[in-house]
Amino acid sequence: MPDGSQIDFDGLIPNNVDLANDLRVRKALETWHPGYIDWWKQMGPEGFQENLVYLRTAVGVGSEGWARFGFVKMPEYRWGVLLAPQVEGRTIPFGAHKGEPAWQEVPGEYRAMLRRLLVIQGDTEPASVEQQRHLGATAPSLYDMRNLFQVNVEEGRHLWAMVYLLQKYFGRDGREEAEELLRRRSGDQDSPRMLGAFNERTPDWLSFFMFTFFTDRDGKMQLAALAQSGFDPLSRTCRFMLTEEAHHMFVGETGVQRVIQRTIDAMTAAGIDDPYDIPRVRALGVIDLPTLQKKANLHYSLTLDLFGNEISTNAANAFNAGIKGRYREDRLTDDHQLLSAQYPVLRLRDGAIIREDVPALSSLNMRLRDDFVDDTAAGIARWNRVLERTKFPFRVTLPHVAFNRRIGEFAAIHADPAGNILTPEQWAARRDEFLPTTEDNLFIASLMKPSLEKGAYAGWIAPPRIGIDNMPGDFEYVRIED
Ligand code: BYC
Ligand code: FE
Ligand code: FE
Repeated sequence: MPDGSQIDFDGLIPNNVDLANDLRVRKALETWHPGYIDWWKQMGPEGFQENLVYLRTAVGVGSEGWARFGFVKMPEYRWGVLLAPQVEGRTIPFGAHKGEPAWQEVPGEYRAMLRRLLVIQGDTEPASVEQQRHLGATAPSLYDMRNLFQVNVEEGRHLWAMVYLLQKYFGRDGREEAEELLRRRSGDQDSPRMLGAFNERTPDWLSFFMFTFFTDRDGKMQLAALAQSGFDPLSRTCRFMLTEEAHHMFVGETGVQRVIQRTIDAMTAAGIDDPYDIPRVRALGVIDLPTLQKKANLHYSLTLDLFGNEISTNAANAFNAGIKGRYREDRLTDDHQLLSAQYPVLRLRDGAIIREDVPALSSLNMRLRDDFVDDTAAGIARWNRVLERTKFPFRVTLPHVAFNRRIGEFAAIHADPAGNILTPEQWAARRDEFLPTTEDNLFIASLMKPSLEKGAYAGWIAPPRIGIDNMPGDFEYVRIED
């Protein structure tokens, strides 16, 4: 089935890449499989591994009807290898090879570059599962617990996606990298995950929602850029991954929105007009909006770091090579080669933040980051619509890109969320206005009590408007008692 429209569920590994007739890769994946299951049991969701969870599983890769919902135990989830269907006659959309037929094999000269990108992409997927592994124990509802586990199994499948590409196209090197992906651990001193944000903690459910809102959106942007790749198997893989990513951002966006809703409902009922009256708001057992803003500041700035440096020859090389494109490259109308184009980038010059035109090729990380910022701002506007319907003057805002950075030029300075440069002393004095404090985190932690009755929700979050798969409000998304 070379067109890949059918999924073969007969073997150990569901797939639409004809593994049944690809003995070498099938053997490599089947050899890797037990290690993956061990990793899942050790580092995947803590507890609930024997419970039945109402999960969606892909049953097709076309645009319609690819998901089927049903109860499964997580370790028995049918992870597999799924690529979007091959597009007949596809050509390389950008870079030096623009217009040539898309590659079905790895071009030798780009082997190292491609391998590095696959490994970095693959590393983030299990990392996020590790970061979220303790959250099941404090789920605010069965609905939310199910969403967490859905995200977790799909990030697991995203790891499978990268491992397939490594094993199929990189032989022995690929098999070694696939083992390493199971060996590194988020936050580990000696063998951490590769990118900064994936070694941070996700200690509570508000962090989880912020992570899926901001950081999974980096996933969306990076996958969209890789979906343009001239290396066709990568493009097809990412196109299918993107269909799953949408749900992760839905979980984050609606999660935070429900937190905002619950807070303003509680304030309204208690007759509190001032969103900054933090002690009175917290006494209601809900998360005050200024603390929610601080959490957003943190996760946004951590996620901006994932776009890399302002000026990057890695990014220029990957574009020239036809390996990693721009967001929606296929809808852009320039020459798709950018040899003489310029792009405006915010930079640090003599201690000041200025906008400067630089060669478009070397600023591709910033271009993708700008697309991310726009996409994020649209989501924030939807949160604010909830607030606009009330009398409260509070609005969630995005901090300046220079705020709280570890990667890139602004790592060298301190800035407030408005983008004013601060001295180290000013930063130390004011940091707690901008970022969650220990006390804020302890308060949020104090709310994290499980709510596992059918149809019940913890007091700090509003119920969702509609259930998953249109299920009724009291649906038992995770079977707690059998
Ligand atoms: N932390 O030339 P530069 C997702 C390194 S999320 C640590 O600017 P480049 C998901 C960089 O590696 C999407 N190190 O780098 C979300 C380089 O080191 P080397 C993940 C960093 O390559 C939620 C050096 O600094 N996918 O899917 O232009 C849940 C120079 O930097 C960081 C991808 O990222 C950092 N933050 O850009 C689950 C796509 N940033 O190699 C999943 C693949 C930079 O010189 N990756 N460095 O030693 C890429 O496209 C690029 O590697 C990056 C970096 C955009 C990450
Ligand atoms: Fe992912
Ligand atoms: Fe994701």
